[in-house]
Amino acid sequence: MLVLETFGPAWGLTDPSPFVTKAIVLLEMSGLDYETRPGDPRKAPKGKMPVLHDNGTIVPDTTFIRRHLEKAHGIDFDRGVSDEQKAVGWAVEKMLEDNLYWAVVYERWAIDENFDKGPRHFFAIVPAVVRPLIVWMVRRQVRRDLWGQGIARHNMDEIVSLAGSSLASVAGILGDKPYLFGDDPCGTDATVYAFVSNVLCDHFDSALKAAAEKHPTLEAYAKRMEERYFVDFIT
Ligand SMILES: N[C@@H](CCC(=O)N[C@@H](CS)C(=O)NCC(=O)O)C(=O)O
Repeated sequence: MLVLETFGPAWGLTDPSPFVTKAIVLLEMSGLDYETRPGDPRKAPKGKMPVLHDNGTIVPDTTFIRRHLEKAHGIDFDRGVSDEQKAVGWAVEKMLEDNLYWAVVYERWAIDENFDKGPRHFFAIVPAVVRPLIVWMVRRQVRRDLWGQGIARHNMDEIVSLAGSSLASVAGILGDKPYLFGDDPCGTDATVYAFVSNVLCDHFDSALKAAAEKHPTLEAYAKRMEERYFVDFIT
């Protein structure tokens, strides 16, 4: 049995982590039996979630989770996808994972109102007496990550302008097709859905969400993916 370590649903999302959401969609696409269970990034092999367990094999990182499902279970996430589309798919995934992602983290962790509505609640399980210190330490680390990656060196208008270009690129490639490359979803759709749904999350007062809403095709796309893979979750 495949077991995926996740954070668990929050803020109306399947998971507050786009990476966990991506892995869940890949597992749904695979048709394999799997379960989710709460995990802890501090105990994960690479210090990040999600982590897949497959009969004793432990696979951290969504790209390697996908490759494991392909290799160990013979899943082809890219049936009917051309070499050119595969190349575009890889570029789109890394644009979202290594660029747009940090704008999402910035909005949730660096803006006080969003932090109070969202990530602060992750710490409810920490004993009250040490909670303020732990929140401060973890938030300081996230701020350092945001600075190190570079996104925090921009002002909010610049961050939204960069994220807006990524969202416009996705909308441009999607065009009026139901899925990224045509009538059927492929592996990259797992990533695209994960990030689009996280950006569209209406739990936060979000300039990124406003940027995504400039492209009605993205909202329709997220709904289509939800209806296909998360009908139990959304009903
Ligand atoms: N490259 C990784 C990225 C995973 C990732 O960044 N996960 C975040 C949650 S969205 C995490 O676990 N962060 C915890 C930490 O950095 O301490 C993947 O594709 O799985």
